[in-house]
Amino acid sequence: MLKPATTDLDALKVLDERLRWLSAWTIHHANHIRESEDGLKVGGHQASCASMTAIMAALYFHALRENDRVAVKPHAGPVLHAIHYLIGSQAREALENFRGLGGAQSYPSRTKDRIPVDFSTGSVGLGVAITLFASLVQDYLTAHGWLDEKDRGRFVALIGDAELDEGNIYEAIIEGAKHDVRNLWWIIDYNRQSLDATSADRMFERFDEIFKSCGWRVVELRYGKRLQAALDANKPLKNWFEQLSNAELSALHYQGGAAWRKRIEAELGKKAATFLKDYDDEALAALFTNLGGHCIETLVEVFDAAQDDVPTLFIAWTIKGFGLPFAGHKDNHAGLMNPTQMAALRDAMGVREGQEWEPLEGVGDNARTGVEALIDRTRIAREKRSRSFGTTAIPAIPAPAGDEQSTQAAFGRILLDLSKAGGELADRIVTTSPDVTVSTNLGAWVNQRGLFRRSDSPDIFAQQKIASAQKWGGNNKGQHVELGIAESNLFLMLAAAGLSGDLFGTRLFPIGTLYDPFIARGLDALNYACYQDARFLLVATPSGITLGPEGGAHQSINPPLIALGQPGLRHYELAYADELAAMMQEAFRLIDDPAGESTYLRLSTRSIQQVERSDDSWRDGALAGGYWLREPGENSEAAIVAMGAVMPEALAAWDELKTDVPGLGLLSVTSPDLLHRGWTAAQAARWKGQRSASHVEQLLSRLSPTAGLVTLADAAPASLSWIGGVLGHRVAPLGVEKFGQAGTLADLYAVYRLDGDAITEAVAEILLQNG
Ligand SMILES: Cc1ncc(C[n+]2csc(CCOP(=O)(O)OP(=O)(O)O)c2C)c(N)n1
Ligand SMILES: [Mg+2]
Repeated sequence: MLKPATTDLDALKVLDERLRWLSAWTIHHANHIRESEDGLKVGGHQASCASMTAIMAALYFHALRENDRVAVKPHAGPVLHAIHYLIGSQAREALENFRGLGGAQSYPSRTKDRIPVDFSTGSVGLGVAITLFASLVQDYLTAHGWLDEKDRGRFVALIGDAELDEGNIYEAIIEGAKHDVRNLWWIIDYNRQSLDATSADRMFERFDEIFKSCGWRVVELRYGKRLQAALDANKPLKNWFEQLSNAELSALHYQGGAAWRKRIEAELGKKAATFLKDYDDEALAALFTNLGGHCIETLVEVFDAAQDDVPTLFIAWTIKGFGLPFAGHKDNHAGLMNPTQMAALRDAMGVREGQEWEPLEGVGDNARTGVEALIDRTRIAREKRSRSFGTTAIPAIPAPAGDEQSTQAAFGRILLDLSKAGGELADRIVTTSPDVTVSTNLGAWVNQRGLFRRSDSPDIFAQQKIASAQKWGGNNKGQHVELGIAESNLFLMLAAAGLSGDLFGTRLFPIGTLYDPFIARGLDALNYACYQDARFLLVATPSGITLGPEGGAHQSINPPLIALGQPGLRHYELAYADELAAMMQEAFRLIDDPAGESTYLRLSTRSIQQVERSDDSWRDGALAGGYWLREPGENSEAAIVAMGAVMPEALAAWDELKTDVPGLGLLSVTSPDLLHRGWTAAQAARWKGQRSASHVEQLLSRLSPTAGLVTLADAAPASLSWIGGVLGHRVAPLGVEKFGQAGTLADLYAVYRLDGDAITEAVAEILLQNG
């Protein structure tokens, strides 16, 4: 165990003040000094920053070790930038351009900020929970021999107290308890205010019980040293203070010393008379704001005391807007100091006018050496790491054999074959699933590669010789992380594992499986993973009304539309096993490519006749988003445009209509997402004077300009109907627009109009319109 460094406490106090000043000034500058071109309020959160400058000073300039990683509460972003400004890794121009294009981001961003941001934050609760999954990934890497003991660290989340209302935090700590998670510090900025108001009192007494029952140590930092001593010396005063509600406390902090005196005189009378004599109003206000989260001595003490790996929740009492004129006011969340208030703060902090950006402005000669020493020490520990890519060879992935297959079964076969063949890619794959491992066809892979557990967990059924197709023994070499049914956790796990190259310098190839409709349950966490450029393969299976007897509660309709609007995630929806093999190979390549992205495969349990291929010419088109499965005739007047599991219906209809409709083509779309992106990118390029035609434009240019398209998808029809807009073709869109229900495929395809009759009628309609 490393001994905590001894730190100059006075220097830390100076740094606390510097952070409070610089964060407030950065926001002030953006709102009141920088020219406003559009009249929009720029915004920023001076109160949320002031609330935790002492916590962040003690953390960054004292407690953090080189390998520790931090998720900073979104609204304290300017404090993080101020820290990096002090240590020299943030530029003044970026701060001057806070919330402007190319400037310091409003909320810490891994990909857009120039400073090292360990975890992006913004959607409250998610930044907290990802630290837990990152810690699990760290244990996974160490167990597999990819991360030395000396390179391990702690995962710290700086949390707003209102964030604790987000349910995903509790889903995460329950999962963490199952995996015996460790090396976590979660520090709550307990300022007892949310965005709207002061927070509810009653719940807070419960949080420590919740965390303790999940194996956490809870450390409360209620009082600073001075306030603790004063209250210990006067029991009635202490009892009085402790029964104040959050709202009352905040109001008193806002009103200041005279209000404290009046209340104490009125409610404690003689019992506090001697106490009150020792303080003037200003000193009284200062005393009562000496809460644990603002007291450097207290913070250093508790951080130093927590040197083991037990997950620890620190509840640090603070005041929102500490040291600012609106401290404690319930409406201060987005409050901004006006220029007069800012000037008063500047004078109070000893900052000369015109020197507002000077990093150590106002720091006296006596303190300067100590402050500079702390800054130097911190600089070394907070360097930005380069991202690591392109280290793993991706082998060619052959298609599983078989005339009839479902894409879901083929997925399981491909993973099994990869596992049997062995090699670096197979060893670096980590699979994870929220209690649908077996039903999404990961079973054979898990049988081969085992469950990941830090300590051995025997498969009791196997030991008792009870027949089962699933071997569920776990050990620290296992490669499947089994999660409980919480899709948000799945995406946070994929986010953390998908950042392993960035966080730990060693890449994993994470594959997550779930049921397609339940993507929606974890959607914000999925978006969060993509926002941070985490790399993974998401396999959603089964999907659509093709799920037949499972019924409407399990049949998905809109995920292709979700994918169409989700940056950083490539959607492939395919019909055949050979396409799947090509797309998995591509997905692995994209994980390890600096310019890559994550991939979402929408698979089906429907077993279908595979197509005969005469060559590989389909492959490039399939990877680019679509190819002619049946070539159109020259200047054809009609085409069927189909996607995924309904391809047999499309092929059958094509067969039936090809004589009556000469030149009829069948376009297999494998990624509406890629086609759409290519279309808009080509348009943008043309406006820049580059000659460019996108894949979808090239495909459709084979048709007559007056041709009609029948689009067909086991999904919302808008997933494909937009294609008519590319070259101005008329469209008859077929797809699912109402909730599904149980039934045979034939029944459902007839009711929802995905069958041959529907396609024939639609083709007839577009041809009639032409006539
Ligand atoms: C998921 C999500 N919902 C809503 C918001 C808007 N929002 C931003 S901060 C906040 C609450 C702030 O309170 P707290 O977490 O206590 O932070 P602090 O008091 O330190 O500012 C809310 C509701 C958000 N950022 N994310
Ligand atoms: Mg708060």
